[in-house]
Amino acid sequence: MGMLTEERQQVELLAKKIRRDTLFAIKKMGQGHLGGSLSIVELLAVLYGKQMTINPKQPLWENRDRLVLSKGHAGAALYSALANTGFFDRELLETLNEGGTSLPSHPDRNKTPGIDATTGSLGQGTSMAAGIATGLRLSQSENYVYLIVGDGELNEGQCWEAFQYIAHAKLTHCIVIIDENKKQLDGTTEEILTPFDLAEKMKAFGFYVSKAKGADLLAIDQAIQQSKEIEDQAVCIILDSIKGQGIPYFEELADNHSVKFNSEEVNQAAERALAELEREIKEMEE
Ligand SMILES: Cc1ncc(C[n+]2csc(CCOP(=O)(O)OP(=O)(O)O)c2C)c(N)n1
Ligand SMILES: [Mg+2]
Repeated sequence: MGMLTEERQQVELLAKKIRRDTLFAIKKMGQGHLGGSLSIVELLAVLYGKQMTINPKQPLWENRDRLVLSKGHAGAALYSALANTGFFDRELLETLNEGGTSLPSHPDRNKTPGIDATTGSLGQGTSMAAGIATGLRLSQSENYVYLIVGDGELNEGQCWEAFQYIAHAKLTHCIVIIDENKKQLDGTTEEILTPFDLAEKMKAFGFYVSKAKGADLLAIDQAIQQSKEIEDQAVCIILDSIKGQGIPYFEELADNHSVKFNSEEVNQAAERALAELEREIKEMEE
C-alpha cells in the first residue's frame, strides 16, 4: 500500500518541520552536525509520520517500534522528529546541548522521551539494534527496530560484525538503513576509505537490498514497506542522500559536516532557509 494523498501531505509537512527545527536548533547552539542531520530528514518523516508504531504519550510502551540512530551526531534531526510527533515540547529544541538539558547533542536513552538507544560512538548502534531485535524475537514481539547507520560510520569494523550476525540470524525485523550521503567528517567517503558498491557488499553479506533517493518520500516509504514483506532474509535500505539535503546553500557547502554559525554568510543563508521553510509550512497548514 502506498501513501494516500492526505497521508503524503502530512509526511511532507512533517519533513519540512523537521528540517526547519533541525536548522533552528543547530543554529541556536552556534555549531553542530548539520549535514548529516539534514540527509535523514525525509527518512525520519516517513518513519515517524507513517511507518513506525509509536505512542508519543507513552514513550516506553512495550509494543512500540524502536529506532537506533547509530550515527548519533545527527541527534538534532531525531529530536526535531520527536518534538513534531508529540514526544516533548518543541521549545526544548532551543536548549540543544546546553548544560542540564534533556537534549544532549548525541542521543541518550536515559535523558529523552522517545530515544531508544544511547549513541554517538560510531559503530556501536549496529550491535545495539541487533541485540534489541534479538530480544524482540525472543519475546515473540512483532515490532521492528530501525537502524540508521552513516556511510562513513561503516569504517568501523563493528558494523560488519553486527551485519554478519543480523544476516545470519535472519533478523527480518531489524531494518538496516545506510545513509549514503557520500561524505564523512572531513571529505568524501571515496577519498577517505572507498566504500565500493554498498548494495553489492550488503548483498554479499546476505541482505536483501533496496535503494531509495534520500529526498523521495514515496520511494523511502515503498522501500520500507517492501522490506517489511521480506520474511526469510535480513533487509537493508540504501538511502541515496545528499549531505545538507534540502537546503541548497548547505548542500553546496564543501565542509558541511559540522557547520559553525559564525559568519554573516552562513547566518544569512540559514535565516533565508528558515524563512522559506516557515512560509511553506504556513502554506501547507492553511
Ligand atoms: C568511534 C567514533 N569515532 C569518531 C567519531 C567522530 N565522528 C563523528 S561524525 C563522524 C563522521 C561520520 O561520517 P558518516 O557516518 O558518513 O556521517 P554523516 O555523513 O551521516 O554525517 C566522525 C568521524 C565518533 N563519533 N565515534
Ligand atoms: Mg556520510
